[in-house]
Amino acid sequence: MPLLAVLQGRALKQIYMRFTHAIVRQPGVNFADGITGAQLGQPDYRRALAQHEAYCQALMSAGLQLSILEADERYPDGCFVEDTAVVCPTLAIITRPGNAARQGEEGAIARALAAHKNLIYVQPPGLLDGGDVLQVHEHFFIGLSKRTNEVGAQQLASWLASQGYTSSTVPVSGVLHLKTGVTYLGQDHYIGLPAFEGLIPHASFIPVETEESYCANCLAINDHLLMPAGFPGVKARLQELPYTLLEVDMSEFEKMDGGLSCLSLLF
Ligand code: CIR
Repeated sequence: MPLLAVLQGRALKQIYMRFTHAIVRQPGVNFADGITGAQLGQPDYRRALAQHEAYCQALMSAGLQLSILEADERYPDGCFVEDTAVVCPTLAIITRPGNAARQGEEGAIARALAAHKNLIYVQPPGLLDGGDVLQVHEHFFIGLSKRTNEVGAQQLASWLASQGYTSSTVPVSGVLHLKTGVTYLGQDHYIGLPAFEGLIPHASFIPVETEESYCANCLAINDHLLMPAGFPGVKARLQELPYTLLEVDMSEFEKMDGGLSCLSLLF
């Protein structure tokens, strides 16, 4: 295909890919009962709620219209909505979360998405967490992790193929999800742990140091970029990029192994 056609296709895709909506879900009073491997202490519910509100404000200042779902105390990890769906332009794939304690969270998300998308459901024995799905334009990287198995990845791959997307799997170890380790920022920029450098050839990769590894998960929304507050090294690097950079305090979510992308579903 001529280069001009490729570039025009990519430009069209980028226009098409502009996000206008987000679904979020408030943390519940029993947020601290969720799953975590982080040894950062107990999260404070009031502080988590305030941080969640500030996160919602950041999404709105990036131009998104929000659907804010109420907490459901049956699911202490329910605010991490990213794991419950993979959203494409016309289709949403409702996941089957890889930790049994989280199965069921996807019901409320499916109801919220049904107003906007056709829905397809991951079927047993497939397991899939949205945090393992990294979209780079028309290609999806699917992490095989403790939460996402081969069957779940294959189901997702075939539905994505039906929508004209390509995909490939990536082994994930040492982090919870693929996107805990690497984020695509757009415009051929990535940020992530050194172990993920090379995932996408020819891209510009910002490696994060161990003490700032939480910043491997950022959130790109059109021309805005959300990063966790309190990481000056990464901030200095991201300020060089052509995005409106917003810092969001994520301390209480970090205690529960959640990052910026985990708290929303964008479409
Ligand atoms: C969990 O372990 O499932 C939650 N405590 C954190 C989920 C974070 N989600 C994500 O990285 N996509």
